[in-house]
Amino acid sequence: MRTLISAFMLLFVALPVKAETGHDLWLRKHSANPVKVVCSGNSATLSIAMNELQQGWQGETGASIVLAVKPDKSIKGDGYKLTASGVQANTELGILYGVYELLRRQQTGPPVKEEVSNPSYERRVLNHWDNLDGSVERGYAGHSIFWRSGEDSLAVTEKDKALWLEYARANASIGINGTVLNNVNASPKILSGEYLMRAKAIAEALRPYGIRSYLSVKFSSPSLLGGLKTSDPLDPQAIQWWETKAKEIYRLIPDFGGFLVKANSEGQPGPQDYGRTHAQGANMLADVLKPYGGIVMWRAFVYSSEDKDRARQAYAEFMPLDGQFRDNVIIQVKNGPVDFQPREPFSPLFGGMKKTSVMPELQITQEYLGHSFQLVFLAPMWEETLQSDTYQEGPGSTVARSTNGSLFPQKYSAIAGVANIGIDANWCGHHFAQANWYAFGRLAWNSGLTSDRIADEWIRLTFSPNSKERPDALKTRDWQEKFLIPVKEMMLQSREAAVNYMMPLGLHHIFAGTHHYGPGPWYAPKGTRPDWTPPYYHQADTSGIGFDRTRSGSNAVSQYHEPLASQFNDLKTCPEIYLLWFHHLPWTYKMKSGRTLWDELCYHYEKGVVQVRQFQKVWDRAEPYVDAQRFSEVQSRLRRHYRDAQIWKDACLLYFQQFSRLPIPYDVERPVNDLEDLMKIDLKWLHHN
Ligand code: GCV
Repeated sequence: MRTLISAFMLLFVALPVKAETGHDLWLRKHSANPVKVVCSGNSATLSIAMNELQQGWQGETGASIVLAVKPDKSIKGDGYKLTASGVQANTELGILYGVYELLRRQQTGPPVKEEVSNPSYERRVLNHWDNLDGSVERGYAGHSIFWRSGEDSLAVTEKDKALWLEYARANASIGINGTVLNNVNASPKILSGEYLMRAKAIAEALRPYGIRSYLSVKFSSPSLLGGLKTSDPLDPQAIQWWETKAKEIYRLIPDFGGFLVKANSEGQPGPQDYGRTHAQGANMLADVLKPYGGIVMWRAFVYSSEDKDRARQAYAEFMPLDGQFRDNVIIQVKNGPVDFQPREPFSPLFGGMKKTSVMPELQITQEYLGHSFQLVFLAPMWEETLQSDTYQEGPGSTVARSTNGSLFPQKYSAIAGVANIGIDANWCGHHFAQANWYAFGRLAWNSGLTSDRIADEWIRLTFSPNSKERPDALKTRDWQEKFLIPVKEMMLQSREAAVNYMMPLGLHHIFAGTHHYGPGPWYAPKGTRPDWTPPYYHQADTSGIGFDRTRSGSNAVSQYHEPLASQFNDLKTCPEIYLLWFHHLPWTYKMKSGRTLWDELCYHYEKGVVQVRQFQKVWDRAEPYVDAQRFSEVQSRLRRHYRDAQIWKDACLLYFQQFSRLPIPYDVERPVNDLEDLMKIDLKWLHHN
């Protein structure tokens, strides 16, 4: 008997798995069982829901499912109720979301009980940093899926439409209900008639899936596109220009969501150019959109080279405006006070403003976390932010609660994620980067989900063997033990590993040049703005390392509510993960482990590299369970991931050692690169990539 079982297991492992490009994401096709679907209505969205059930039903053969759009007080917005007989919702979109959840459960395990699921945030929006010429700012997965250059750039082809439908379906399946079609560094051309026509075509493809379209706009569009003398938000002609434009947009796209605005930030124009405040600029646009139900997502990503601490500036500029914004303005705030670093404390603007709606902006594209070359699962980072306690209304005032309307009434609640999507066959460049798109949608729907649960679902949906090829596979402990568990563990460790080999203990923004991939703690070419150079952030010298943001330093700590302000300020209570974010400390400072700060840094860098080395083994062992294409593509990226982690470690340790003048502990592996060589390649990193 035992021989028989072993022979069977061998057969299971040896069967070739059909190659996959990754294009199907977490929605891979499975042969469906017959199901009878009864639906209370008839619409494009409901047809999609019925079709999804019929194409993907994994439950009992011949089961009968009822989809009922029927009011229920316990269901909010586009939420849904799963029952033994089917799905109930207040809206058609709620039915669609319920159907996707039902199908997901059939594939991932947790049995369906009678339960209600309501979205944490009302607007769950992707931000595409896609330029109209098809390039994508900080995009690492090929060109834009919306825009392109060349003669046919504005022609809407069948291929375009098919891709937009696939995109819409993927988003709807995880609850995303909005998308900003163009870069926040916006071209005024997006508001021209011809580009609006293309936006209309995109919006039409997305609409049945419940995805509203939004546009990023350039604040000076009235002058740049409309030829007006000024774009002053109080100028009647400028206002009228926006009003006419809004009318034109809503005629083309009746469910248009609204504008996203990057104003007076990194060279973008804004109301301050005309002596007006952010509130005056945002309110003008909000008033223009109000009659149509549109909203303005106004970004708080502002900083100037004059202030001595960039981390303080958004709060300093926006807090005095609290209460001055219209109720259809939401201030969009990056998760940390600087800029999507591998680890930052949460932005103090969460929990700061009480009379203004605030929404978190997360970055799905891995600008500062290894682009699409490195396997970094971002859910743990977002979970860390969303569950951080702001103490806005006493303990338990998490970032999630301070932004989703549960602490203060907000007319709109929203969350944004900067997309990592391009025209690469697998959409995201790295197969595992798909998990970050997935995680954003799942957390936007339910900000209480754990990273573990999200990773578990994603792995099962993305890699579980096709049931036809391996009918036994999901049931086998073998697949779970040898694939699911180790791969999940690798994903869950991967963000901390990146922090370890890039910027442990609160270090931040020590990247080379402008590409934000490789290390460059030395990078400070003459004439560059100090706040665009790493030495501004690490402040390393022979006396120590770290940015002093305590009360005797820049006093950024005071922007947090108590007890956090004192906790961060005091060395005894400041969490070590944020140590060098808030403190400048001598190299010989004694850490909780008993080691010196210098030794501790060395061990962190070492640990990160060792972790990635381990990821390679995890993946190689997983080979029998993955198709050859995805296996080898991930394997090759992990090789590079390891090489680059090693470069990070060597560059940072050898550079900082010039100041610490201390030896690298002998049980830490020796650097294998010379600092001089690494410094020479810093500007060439992009080509090197
Ligand atoms: C879209 C960072 C990025 C920029 C980005 C900016 C922003 O600075 O490097 O590419 O611009 O953030 O969020 O506006």
